[in-house]
This record gives sequence, C-alpha cells and structure tokens, in this order.
Amino acid sequence: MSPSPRVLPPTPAGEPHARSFSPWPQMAPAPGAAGLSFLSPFLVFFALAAAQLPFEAFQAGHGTSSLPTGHSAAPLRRYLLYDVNPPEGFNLRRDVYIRVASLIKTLLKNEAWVLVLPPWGRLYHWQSPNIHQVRIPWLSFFDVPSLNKDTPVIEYEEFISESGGPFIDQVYVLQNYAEGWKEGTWEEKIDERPCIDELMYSTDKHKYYRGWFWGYEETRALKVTCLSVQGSASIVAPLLLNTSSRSVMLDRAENILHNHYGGKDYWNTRRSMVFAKHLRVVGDMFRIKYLNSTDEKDRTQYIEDWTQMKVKLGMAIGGPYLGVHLRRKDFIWGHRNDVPSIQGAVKKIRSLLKLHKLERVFVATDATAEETEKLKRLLPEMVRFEPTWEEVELYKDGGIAIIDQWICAHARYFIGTSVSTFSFRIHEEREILGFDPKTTYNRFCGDEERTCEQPTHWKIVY
Ligand SMILES: Nc1nc2c(ncn2[C@@H]2O[C@H](COP(=O)(O)OP(=O)(O)O)[C@@H](O)[C@H]2O)c(=O)[nH]1
Ligand SMILES: [Mg+2]
Repeated sequence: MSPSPRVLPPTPAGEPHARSFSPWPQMAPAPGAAGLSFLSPFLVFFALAAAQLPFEAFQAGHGTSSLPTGHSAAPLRRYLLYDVNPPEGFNLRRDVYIRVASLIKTLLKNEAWVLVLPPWGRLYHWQSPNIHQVRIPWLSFFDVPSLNKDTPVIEYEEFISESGGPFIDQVYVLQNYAEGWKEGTWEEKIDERPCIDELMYSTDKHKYYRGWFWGYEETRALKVTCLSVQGSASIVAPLLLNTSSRSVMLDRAENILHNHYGGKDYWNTRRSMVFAKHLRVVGDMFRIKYLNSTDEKDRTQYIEDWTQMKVKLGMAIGGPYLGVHLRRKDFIWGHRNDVPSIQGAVKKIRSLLKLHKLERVFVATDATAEETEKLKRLLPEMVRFEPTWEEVELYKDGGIAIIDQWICAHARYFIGTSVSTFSFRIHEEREILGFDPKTTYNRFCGDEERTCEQPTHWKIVY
C-alpha cells in the first residue's frame, strides 16, 4: 500500500526580530544553509523560503489567517517545552501532553505562550531493528492542525526557527519533595529545591547545559534548576509568569497532575489528539480488506474536524469483529496476577466470540515471537496487522501501534489489558466514536485473580 503524502507542518509564523529578545549571544542561525546545517532538510527548505518573504508576511494580519494553525504567532510569544521520564511509554506521554496543554491554557489567560511539541524518540518499546526512531515530529503520529484547535502548539524545529536557534533559556527539572508528604495533609505546593536525583544535564566549556533534548545535539540550555512540585499543572503558572525567560522547559513533566481529569478541558484536549490521517487510512483499508468493516456499515459517524463531533453513546455499533489488546512483555515479567496466561486469554476470547456471535477477532499485542506462535496455535483464526519492514520504517513503531489502536477502536466489542495506558487510550477513542460503554470498558482477568475489577467509564464532557 502506498503511503498518503506527508503534509508539511503548520508554517511557523516567526517574527524575525524577536531574536534580539533572547539572552543568547550571536549564536542564532543566519537564514542561510550554512548556519542551518543541524536542521532537518524540511526546515532548511522552510527557512530558506521564509527568508525570501517580505517582512510583512510574518506580521499578524498579513497572511497569518491562512495558516493551518488555530492561533497565529504573536511577535513575542513565550515558549513552553517539556519532556518526560525516559522509561515512560508512548501512551502515558500522550496523557502528559494533556496536562501540559492545560497549563498552557492557564498561562494564556495572562500572556501569549505556545506549547513546543517534544519530538518523539528513543522509547524503550520501539525496538524494531535498523529503524531510525529519534527526532520524530508529532505530525508523524497526530494531526497537528487538530491539536491547534485546542492549544497553540508548534513542532520543535519550528521553535528553533522561530525563536532564533536551538537554545532554551531555562530548564526546570520537576521532582517530588525529598521529605515526601505527611499523611492526611495533601496540599498543592511548588518550591525551588536542591536536585534530589543526579542531574541529567552537564555543562560544556561555554557553561551551557547539554542534555538529551530529544536527540537534538545542538540544543543547549542557559540555566537548569530543580523544582519540587506537588499538585496540578496550573500550579507552575505563577512561577512561569514571573520569570523573564522566554523559553522554559519542564523536564520530568509527568510530575504534574491533571488540572481536572475527565473534565471539559481534559476532553477537548483529548479529542484534539486526532491520529495522523495517513495512519487512519491504513487502519481503515485493513478494516475493509480483512474485517468487513466500514464507517457506513458500522454506523460510525466520523467527522474530520473534532470540534464538530458530538456523539450519543451507543450510536456506533462497530465492525463485525472482536477487538483485543493483549499486553505482554513487561506486564508479565513482573508476574502480575491481573494479566492472563495465553491460554487464559484465548479461553476468554472464545467465550466472547460466542456471546457476541462474532466470527472474527483482531488481536493487537506486543507479545514476543515465541508467545505469538503459541497464540496462533490456540487461535488460528485471529487477524493481526502484520507490517512489512518497509511499513515499519515508514510509520515507525509508534505509527504501527496507532494503527492497532485504531482498528481496536472500531470493533463491535473491545477487551484490553488491566491498567495498560495503551488500552486506556483505546477506551477514549471508542468513547469519542460513540460506542456503548458496555462494549468498551472491559479487560482480561488474571487466571487466578479473584476480584477482577473492570475499567472505569469516563464520559466525555462536551
Ligand atoms: N503495535 C503494538 N504495540 C504495542 C502493543 N502493546 C504494546 N505495544 C508497545 O508497547 C508500548 C507500551 O507502552 P505504553 O504505551 O506506555 O502502554 P502501557 O505500558 O501498556 O501502559 C506501546 O507504546 C507500544 O510501543 C500492541 O498491541 N501493538
Ligand atoms: Mg508503559
């Protein structure tokens, strides 16, 4: 299958003179190829093209209204960057995005801020051999114009181009309080504190901080300090509004909590996280070809513009197949009692097929080759999305996982794995599509599990 053409990211509406605002010495790249050698080809292309535009083209009111982004760039907007603890997986990171987006919404009540999307890469689970998986922009996985309808966002390379270079004024490493908290006295608080863990940044000979920075080796920071934080995302807002740093990065951003989990803002941001179209198309083609599933037949009323989509639960019936997410690897290494054996899972799958009078089952899993063989022996009729090497190279492990999630999200009935964020994101997707909650909030039980509590139904607030 040939991939759909890649869309270019939203045009960065940078204001060239903003550079003088930066505390950085003359390190900003000149708008010529030599100074841009560390940038990816598409950004070099853009920067060169932009350099030829008249200055007015960058100013508000001149062409910015035609930008695909929902928010045009204010001349001196400030930048919020963030990163997450390296071992965290893709689907927890999607949740952290929602928390940081809610912080941006708080900041926007006072000042123009934009969220800089942290490039994807070096994730523990992305282990396909010989495939380059760093510095992946968000547009590879998500529809960035859709994100922009909820929160102003730009890709990291647009930040480099717009702000004058790969420089971050201030990094705050978020951490807990060394003393923990006394039982029964939860309070929201934030304080600059000595770093508890060893700092993952070191200074170079110019005293600039170097660190992972999503694989962008040229990136450096002026200041790195630690912040002990206990509370929801907005607790960081007063501090950010009080600093003079134009670009601020929150590292270990998973340490802040949701402002209001499951509220309207939460769901708006979640709904805006529309999967990239080229991945949805691959999933849809697969549904047609192997699962006899189309939106018309399944009564899925999908609208490209998420802001226009409002469903009644039970409206969508889904394709004539059972969707399964069977999480293995680190979920079984710890001998957790809430995860079934392969035999246990197959037994449950067979009973669900019978109960719902379904003949087909689609299985998404991260099982090893050995376990997958076993599964195939016990469940020969199962259907899986098995990408070729070329497809993995094109869509990356993250894209393949999204295709699996998209197909599970369209099943007549879904069953996932206990406390897997991969399964949780499928729940949300099905909620957005309008499925009866009974067909969504289901999980496998461990073979010996006594009280097998089922997942919570989180209802969309429009
Ligand atoms: N393609 C695919 N990848 C999976 C599947 N299950 C797990 N993975 C991979 O393993 C990672 C699991 O980490 P995470 O996203 O944090 O979810 P969690 O650990 O289950 O909460 C995913 O991001 C995928 O890379 C699956 O069913 N299909
Ligand atoms: Mg995980």
